[in-house]
Amino acid sequence: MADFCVFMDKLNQQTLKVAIQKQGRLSDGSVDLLRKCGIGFSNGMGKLKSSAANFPLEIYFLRDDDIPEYVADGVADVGIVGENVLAETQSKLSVVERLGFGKCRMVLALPKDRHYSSITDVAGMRVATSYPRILQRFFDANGVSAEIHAISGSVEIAPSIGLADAVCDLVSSGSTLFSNGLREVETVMCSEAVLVSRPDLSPELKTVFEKLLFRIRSVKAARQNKYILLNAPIESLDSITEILPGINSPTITPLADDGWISLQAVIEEADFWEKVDSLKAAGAEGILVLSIDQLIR
Ligand code: PRT
Ligand code: ZN
Repeated sequence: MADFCVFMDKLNQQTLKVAIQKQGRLSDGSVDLLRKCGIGFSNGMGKLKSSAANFPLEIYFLRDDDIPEYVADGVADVGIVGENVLAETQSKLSVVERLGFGKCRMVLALPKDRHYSSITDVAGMRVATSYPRILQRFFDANGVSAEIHAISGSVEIAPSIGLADAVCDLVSSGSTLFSNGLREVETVMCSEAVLVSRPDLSPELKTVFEKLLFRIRSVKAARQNKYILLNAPIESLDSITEILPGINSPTITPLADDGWISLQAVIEEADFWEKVDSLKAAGAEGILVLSIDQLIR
């Protein structure tokens, strides 16, 4: 009977279709996020679609530029895509969650020996980019009139081959601009991978999506925190608990050594090193730091 109920539950549960980038800078991060959510699936080469073994999810592997449209059209229910792609495709989809990977900036860059003092210097220039709409909006917002050349790739070589005076492209480390003799002069937008959803999910699919979102938020929270264990003399307890408020107050256990205690807490990664320095100064020893897989609040 129990088996029959599990079978009926599964039958009633609808499958949520998620679109992720097939191959590129967001694909590893997207696959890793879903796996960390405990979702098992295969993503072998050439696969266009995969069904999760243990969650009502079907994963579609697509080109990043197509994801907003597939989600808007209802081919997929939700998607993981760069904010830059959403902005360029002028998608009306709303961002449900920022995912913290695929971070980059879209910048305006000039040959490094070209004079630049303000955005008005770009007036009349030819600017090569794969993001003409975002760039046009940026120029409009700044009251600049320039000639935009839309090209689909290798934007960074456009000035050296005489195709453009400037470029507008994504950067992460900045090494591509540097090795092409370009210098960043303005930030046009900041971007990261985001989770988008179509607005009209059925109540059944909404329930599945909320389960997925809960897991994603737990993985994100885990990434932003560390688990810390340390030993300290009992006299340091007050100063150490002040440094270690964590999510809850720290767990404190006595050690076999008289006068010593062990403390455990979850701390935020952002100010992690400052905290470690303060803990050492307060007498902490044998500090052990562990990554967290999921943090359920
Ligand atoms: O085939 P498909 O259309 O799916 O992929 P794609 O080639 O269009 O996109 P892809 O994989 O290059 O990028 C996917 C998404 O990753 C982008 O839309 C951004 O949201 C994000 N992302 C993050 C980046 C970068 N960082 C990035 N550095 N996308 C591109 N770049 C490129 C940039 O265009 C430049 O050529 O990397 C180069 C510069 O890198 P640095 O490290 O030298 O500054
Ligand atoms: Zn693309």
